[in-house]
Amino acid sequence: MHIIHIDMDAFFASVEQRDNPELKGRPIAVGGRPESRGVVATASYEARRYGVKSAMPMATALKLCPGLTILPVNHHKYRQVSEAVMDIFRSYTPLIEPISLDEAFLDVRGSEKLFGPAKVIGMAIQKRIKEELQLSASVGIGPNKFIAKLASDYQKPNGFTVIPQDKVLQFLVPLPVNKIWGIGEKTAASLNRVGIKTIGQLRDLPLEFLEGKFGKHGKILYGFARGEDTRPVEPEREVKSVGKEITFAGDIGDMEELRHTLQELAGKVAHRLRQENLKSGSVMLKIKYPDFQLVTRTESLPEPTNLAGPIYRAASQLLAKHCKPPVRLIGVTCGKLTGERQITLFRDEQLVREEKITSALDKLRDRYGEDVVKLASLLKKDRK
Ligand code: TTP
Ligand code: MG
Repeated sequence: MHIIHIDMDAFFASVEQRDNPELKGRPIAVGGRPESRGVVATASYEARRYGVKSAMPMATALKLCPGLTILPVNHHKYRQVSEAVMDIFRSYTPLIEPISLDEAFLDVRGSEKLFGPAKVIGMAIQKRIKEELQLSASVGIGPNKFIAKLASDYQKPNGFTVIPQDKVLQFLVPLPVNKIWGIGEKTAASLNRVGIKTIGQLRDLPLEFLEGKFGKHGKILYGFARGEDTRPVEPEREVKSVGKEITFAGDIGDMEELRHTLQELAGKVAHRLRQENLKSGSVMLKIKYPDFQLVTRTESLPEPTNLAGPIYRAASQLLAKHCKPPVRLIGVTCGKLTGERQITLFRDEQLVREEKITSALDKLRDRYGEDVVKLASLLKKDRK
């Protein structure tokens, strides 16, 4: 019983309510504007009572809850708050696996001598989040990740649920199968059709049946139904490469369109590198042809970079040299990663300029979200 899962309650919305007391106790949603077909990123618990949910069109949310206050997504702020939350975790254990900005697993096996049992650590963390950050979190504690995550979800918001090993089966039996990590709506529906609604019922199915139905996931499900999960808490893995790819709805033969796609992919990869404070020394172009043949070609970069320009230029050279359209999939992966603070003696003037522009654009992204910034050339393309 030494895995803790912590998930902040209505994260983006709670941060906004904290910073604007007029919004406390009121239905609010953070997300895009209804008139520009925005969606709800998250809603305060007051708004959830009206049926407002994540990923719902904001226009629908407004219909369900006419008194809804709509706020834009302030990524920069949430990232800072997230860092503060993670810092609290770090004062109890180095074994932290962040799942998203507002959620992480902690393995406190080695910390119990110092701070007391997992339960005491979980309570201390919840209290500090409340006192130091004026936010509420739900805490789940169990013998493994699967159980800890179900536990934190069990009594949201401000929940605190401990499931010791000998209570695991009792806890699982009544839960609906869709609570299982990896079971989406479709799988849940197909299980429901054969009369399997709860994890208890799932446990009655033989391993062979699950393997026949779900392939290699069958065995994992079989274990989950018994409360077994051997996945370790993996502290932030070292990033070895950063890549993005896209599979087209139909095969693409037009080089211009491929270049356009590469430019977008390079932009996303570069942004990701900057978020991770990394630079890349090589660019790999990946192409899948309509017959599924996979081709990759790699090129070294003259100096490590995290800018879209040089990454795009290298990728499009590879494209011109090696690609024979039509293609089914195209991707860009940056490798040979190094930390940001690498000193380069000879700077290319163009790169220096691009760096300045990029850092200005990143500030906009932080403030308004990923999609607000597109290179002018992409915008022109979109309008065509
Ligand atoms: P969640 O933890 O799923 O949701 P939440 O913290 O808002 O609410 P809960 O109390 O149920 O945990 O996601 C964390 C944040 O991630 C959420 O505040 C907003 C963001 N998010 C999106 O931007 N889009 C989404 O579709 C979801 C689910 C979350
Ligand atoms: Mg949350």
